[in-house]
Amino acid sequence: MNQVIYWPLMERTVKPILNRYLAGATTLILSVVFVSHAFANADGFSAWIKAFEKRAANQGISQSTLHSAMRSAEFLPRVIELDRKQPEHTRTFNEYKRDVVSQVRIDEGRRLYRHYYSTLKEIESQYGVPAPVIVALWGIETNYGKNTGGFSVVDSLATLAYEGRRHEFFERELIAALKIIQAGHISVVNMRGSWAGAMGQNQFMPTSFMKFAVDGNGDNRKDIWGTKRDVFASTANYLKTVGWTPNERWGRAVRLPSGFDTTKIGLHHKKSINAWAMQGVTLPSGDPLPTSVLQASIVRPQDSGRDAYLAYHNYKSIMHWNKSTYFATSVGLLSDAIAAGI
Ligand SMILES: [Ca+2]
Repeated sequence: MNQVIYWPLMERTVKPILNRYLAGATTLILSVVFVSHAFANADGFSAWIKAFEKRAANQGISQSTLHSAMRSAEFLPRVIELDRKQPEHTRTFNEYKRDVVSQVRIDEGRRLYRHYYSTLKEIESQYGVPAPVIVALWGIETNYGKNTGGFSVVDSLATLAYEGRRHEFFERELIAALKIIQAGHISVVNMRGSWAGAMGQNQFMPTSFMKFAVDGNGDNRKDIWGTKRDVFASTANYLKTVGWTPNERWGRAVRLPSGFDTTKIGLHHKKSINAWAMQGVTLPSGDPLPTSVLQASIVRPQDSGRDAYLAYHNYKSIMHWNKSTYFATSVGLLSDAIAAGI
């Protein structure tokens, strides 16, 4: 759903190539190579579109959809640039958390929770997903709909499908995007998203949209760009579909005892909360954990120290959305902070 997913791939593929170039060539030669490569890409793009249209037609995309979506499709060099960009440095969990779960974001989440209270509560009871979790995902994905990405999804996905590095993945997403347009959920022009094709206020990739988006307000359109009720219901439906258990928390902050066996950390090690308590795990205050037979794992996004988290079953549903412990823990913490203020 966000850029975090693509970085590890880049570490494996782009870096060795760069290192090889840098070993034998000057920076000048390197930039000439990249500039000419970019021109070659733009040249081949329209030929690629023609071939793609045949494949799309075979998958049920109509000529009129292809005409409106693909005839004006543009190759976006900026998307390639962003796809190849190396992260400046790896942020620690505490740095990430400071940005993502800031006091400003908590306050805004509480305000919006109150503003959309009746809608959120109806969706909570329909799907069994707590309203603060729905609001937290909205806040972290797009700062509550304020930062949804200004790229044309069709142009971005066509550029990435053509460019080749992960062309099968992005072509699949492009076909799904065309199916969404064909079904009338959104126009080509209004289908905006991130450079990598994550769309609307909850940043669904097109294939996720096909699986999880729902029409919350009953107008026959699944509008995750402009209709709040559709955004909230689609988020809740995603979590419910991947196994969210109603009336259970995501997890909680804990403190590990000194000398804790760190091989026990990780989502694949599960024990009851009572069993973790027996091993000396406490609340951050040092108070005992609540008595419970609920199964939980220990996660420690920051790699060292005694601050950690107990991750319950629902933590995995958030990880399904974005496979990052930074992300999942922050969604949980933001939802708790929003809930604590209302
Ligand atoms: Ca709708």
